[in-house]
Amino acid sequence: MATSTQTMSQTQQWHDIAQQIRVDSIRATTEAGSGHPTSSMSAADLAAVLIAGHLRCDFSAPGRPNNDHLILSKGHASPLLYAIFKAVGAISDQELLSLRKLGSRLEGHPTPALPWVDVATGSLGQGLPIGVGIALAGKRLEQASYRVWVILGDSEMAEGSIWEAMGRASDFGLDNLVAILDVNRLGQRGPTALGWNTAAYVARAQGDESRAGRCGDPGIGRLARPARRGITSTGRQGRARSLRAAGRLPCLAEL
Ligand SMILES: Cc1ncc(C[n+]2csc(CCOP(=O)(O)OP(=O)(O)O)c2C)c(N)n1
Ligand SMILES: [Mg+2]
Repeated sequence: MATSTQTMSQTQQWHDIAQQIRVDSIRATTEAGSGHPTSSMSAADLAAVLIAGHLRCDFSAPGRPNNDHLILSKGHASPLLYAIFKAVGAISDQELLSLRKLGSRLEGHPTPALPWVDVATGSLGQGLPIGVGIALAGKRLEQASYRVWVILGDSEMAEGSIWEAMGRASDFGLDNLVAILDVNRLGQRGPTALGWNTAAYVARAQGDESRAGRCGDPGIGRLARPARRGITSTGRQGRARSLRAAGRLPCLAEL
């Protein structure tokens, strides 16, 4: 069992990573003069918990068969993904600041020009269906141990393809697929239909027989507990809010 000192230092580590992700999201988009810093910042806490404790990926060997897959379904938040890549040492600070420049691998939306990106995202509603395909291949064809993590936006949940994918994940028993919903209450032009009603998202996912949960309290420590169960999401300005999952998920501790 972790001591309170260990717990404090882990919380501090999550906090530091999340802050760096927020700072790098601002720096990159400021340098580019365009992009989506706020969409990136709202998911910083969940990204920090994910990369510090759950994502199993050797970024120096992107072709390694058992590497976890990370799909940023809300691809407009590409600075978040690039800040993650910088945090894990996959790209340099100099490359981070090349966001949206001609010839840069860091395009406005992620593309497989980067070896850790499986698929181009940005057209909302595509990430989870693709994640289902990758998870299915991992389970049925490759018999690989990798997990597939998909970060979704809350406005993106209005896309029917997400719910079709949720149903298929459940049908196929994809316990290697985790959908993380970043609930920041906002879409492109204003509030989402469900706002902060994270219980409604959970109920709908459970209706698809997905294992789902939320972290309804601001604070990164509260985010980590559901993350261990394989489910999470965050709130506005990068505060932890709730998180959730697709497929019949086991506890991450069981993986
Ligand atoms: C299929 C599709 N329709 C519309 C858009 C335009 N669009 C870009 S971002 C966005 C809002 C996304 O909101 P949300 O999913 O909540 O992500 P957030 O920025 O809040 O993290 C929209 C509608 C798109 N990228 N794809
Ligand atoms: Mg949103």
